[in-house]
Amino acid sequence: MFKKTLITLTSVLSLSACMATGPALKSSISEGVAGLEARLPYANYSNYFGYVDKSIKPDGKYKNKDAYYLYAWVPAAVDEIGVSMMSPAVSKPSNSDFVNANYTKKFGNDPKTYFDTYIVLDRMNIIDPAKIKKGGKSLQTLTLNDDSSELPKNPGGQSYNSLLRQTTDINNPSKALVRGVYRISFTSFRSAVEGSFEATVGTNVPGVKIAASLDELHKLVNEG
Ligand SMILES: [Ca+2]
Repeated sequence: MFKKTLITLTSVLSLSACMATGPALKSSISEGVAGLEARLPYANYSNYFGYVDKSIKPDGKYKNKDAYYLYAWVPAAVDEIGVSMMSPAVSKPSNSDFVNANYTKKFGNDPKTYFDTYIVLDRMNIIDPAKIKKGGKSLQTLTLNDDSSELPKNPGGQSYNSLLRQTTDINNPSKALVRGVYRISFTSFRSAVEGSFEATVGTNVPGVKIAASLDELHKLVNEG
């Protein structure tokens, strides 16, 4: 009897340990196992590695702060989009990850500089993959986040990294997460935007692509 209890406990522990691994960005859906509530991962993740310094020009302003953009192509309607950004970058880019040329050039010499991330998710009016490079505009801001305690702390021990989730609302056309281009703006309200970062997009569909410009995104989607 004691032995059986021990085996059950061990398997519960290994299951919860297993659920705690993988990307720190999890979905809004959680599941209870033996009284432990854990968020489930997204079915698909896409990662982007970047490095910001004076050679990278801001793309716009967010509340009077210099803002930089990432564009994500979502190839089908989704239930939910999750986005996280951590600075400095801590993972090693894999072959399927999107890597900015400035990251490749600078990160090796400076893996330590980081900033306090702040992210804003907008839906754009680009739904035709053949027209991505023609550009477009933001239709609306869906959601934003400054600091999330769900992510690893920064090297200063602060929970200043960012994580957001947006779920679809098919009854509200402005909140329906349709196929198309989504913009992730990032900035910082406590520091300069300087150093490396890794951004992750989680959804339930494969084939999400991320780039720092619409031209680049167009190539990834139509030629990549
Ligand atoms: Ca922050």
